[in-house]
Amino acid sequence: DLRRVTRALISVSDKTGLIEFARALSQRNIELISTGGTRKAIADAGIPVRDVADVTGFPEMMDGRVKTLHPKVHGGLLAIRENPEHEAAMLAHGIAPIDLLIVNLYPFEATVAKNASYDDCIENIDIGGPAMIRGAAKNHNDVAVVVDVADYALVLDTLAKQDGATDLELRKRLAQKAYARTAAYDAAISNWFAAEIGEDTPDYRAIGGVLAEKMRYGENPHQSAGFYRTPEKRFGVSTARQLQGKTLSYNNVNDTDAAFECVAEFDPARTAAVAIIKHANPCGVAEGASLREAYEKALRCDPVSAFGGIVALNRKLDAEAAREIVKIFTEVIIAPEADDEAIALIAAKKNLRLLVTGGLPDPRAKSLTLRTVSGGLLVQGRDNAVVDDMELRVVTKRTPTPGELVDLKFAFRICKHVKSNAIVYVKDGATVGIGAGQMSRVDSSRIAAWKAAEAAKAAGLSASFAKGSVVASDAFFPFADGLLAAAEAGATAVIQPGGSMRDDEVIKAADEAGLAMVMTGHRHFRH
Ligand code: 93A
Repeated sequence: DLRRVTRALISVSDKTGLIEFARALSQRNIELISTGGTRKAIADAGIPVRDVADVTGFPEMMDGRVKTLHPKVHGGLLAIRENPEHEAAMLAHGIAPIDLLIVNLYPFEATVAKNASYDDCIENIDIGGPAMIRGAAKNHNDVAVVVDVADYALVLDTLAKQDGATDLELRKRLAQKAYARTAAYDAAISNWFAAEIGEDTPDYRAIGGVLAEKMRYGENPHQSAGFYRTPEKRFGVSTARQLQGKTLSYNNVNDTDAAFECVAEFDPARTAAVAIIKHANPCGVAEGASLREAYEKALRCDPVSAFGGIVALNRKLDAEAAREIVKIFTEVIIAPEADDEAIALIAAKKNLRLLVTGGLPDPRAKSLTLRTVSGGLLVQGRDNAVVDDMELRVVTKRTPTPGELVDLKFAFRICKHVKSNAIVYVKDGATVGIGAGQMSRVDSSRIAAWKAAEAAKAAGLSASFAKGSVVASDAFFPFADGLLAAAEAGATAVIQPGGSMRDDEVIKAADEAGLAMVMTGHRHFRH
C-alpha cells in the first residue's frame, strides 16, 4: 500500500513552514505545482515550482475565485491509479496524477473573528480548496492530503523512512482529518450566516467547534475528553484567561461553567454576588455590599461542601475577598476581572486556579444546550428565563412582605441552577439550605431543611437557618407534603411555578400554615 510521491500540489493561505516543507519535497525530486501567492513564495525562495495555470491552461480568474477548479487538477487528484479506464481518461485528456495535496483554506474563521465586512467574509469562503481536499481524501487509496501545518513534519518523516512513499494508514488518517476540517469550515460559514440573518441559535447540524484542548481524562480517569470552542460568543470558561494553577480538568470546566452562569444572574451594577459550586450544584450563593460579605454569607450555607469547590464572582475580584477565599481549599476562582493585589494574594496558593473572563455571560441570551443519547443528540434552547421578567401571581391569603419578595426572587433565581428536584431556602440575600438532585420533591425539601439546620449548628446557632426563611421549588409541588415540610422547617413564604392538578390543595395547605405563596408560571428543571 505504499504510494511513491512524484507530484505535489501546494495551495496554502497560511504560509507557515511552507518554504522548508517545499524545499524538502523538492529535494526528493517531487514536482511542485502551486497557486498564485503560494507559487510566488516558493519561487522567491529559489525552489522550482510550476504554476497551476500552466497545468490547467487557464489563468486564475475572477479575483482568484477560479484557479484550481479544473479537470486537470481534479482528474489528477481523483483518478484511481490502477484502473484502466481512469488511466485511459488521463492519457486522452493529458491529466497527470497528483500524489500529494497540501492545502490550507482561506482564513474564513479569522476574517469573521476580526469583524470584517460582509463582502470580506464572503470572499474568504474557500471553494476550490475544500473541493480539492475532499477529492484527495476520497482518493486516499492513492493520494495523501495535508490540511494542517502541524503534519508537515510527519509527512517528511514518512517519506524519508519509506523511500519517498506514503502508506495507506497515514493516508487514511490524513483523510479523516481532512473531512473534519472541511466539516468545521462549513459549520463556521453556516454559523456566520445564522448570525447575519439574525438567527439566534446555530443550526444543530452545524454546531462546529474547534478543539481548544485535549484533556487528560473525562468525568472519570478511564474516559477520554476534550474541550471544544464553539462559535458562540458568550463570556465564560471559553473566554477565560487562566492566571495561575494547574490545567483545568473536565469536571473543573463543567463546574466552573455552572458557577459562573449562576453568579451571572446577579447584575453587578446592583449588587456583589458569589456562588460556590460543587458537582455542578450550588452549595452557597449570596449577594452583599461587597464581594467579601457575599462570600462569607455564601460560605455559611454549607461550609463542609464548599471545601474543594469552585468560587464564582460577578465583579472584579478584590484583595479583601481574595483574602477570605484563600482561607479554605478551593479548586477554582472565576471572575470577570481581578485586581493586582488580589492576584498577588492568590499567587501564594500555587494550586488554586484563577480565571478571568473579561465579562459575564448574559443570562437572557438565547443559545442551545446539547446532550447525547444512545445514537442521537438532544438539542434544546437554553433556559434563559429570568425571574425578574416573570409575572408573579400571589395565590395565598397572605401577600409576601417586600423583604420576603426580594428573597423569594433570589431563591427562584438559584433554583434554575440547582439539579432537579431543587428546593432552595433563602434568608437575607443568601441561600441557607439547598436540596438538589433528589428523585422526589419531598426528599429534596427534607434535605434542604436538614442542611439549613446543620449549617446553623455549625455556625453555633440553636435555631435552624430555615427559621424565618423563604423557599423556592423548581417545579410545582405535586402534593402538599413538600410544602408542609418547608413550613415545618420555618419557611414563611414560597415561590414555585404552579400548574399542578392539586394546586388548590397546595394553596389551601399554604393558607392553613400561614404561608405566603407566589406562582411564577415558569419551571426551572435542570438535569
Ligand atoms: O477562490 S477559491 O475558492 N478558488 C479556487 O479555485 C481555489 N483553489 C485554491 N480558492 C482556491 N484556493 C485557495 O487559495 C486555497 O485553498 C488556498 O487557501 C489559497 C491559496 O492561494 P494563494 O496560493 O494564491 O495564496
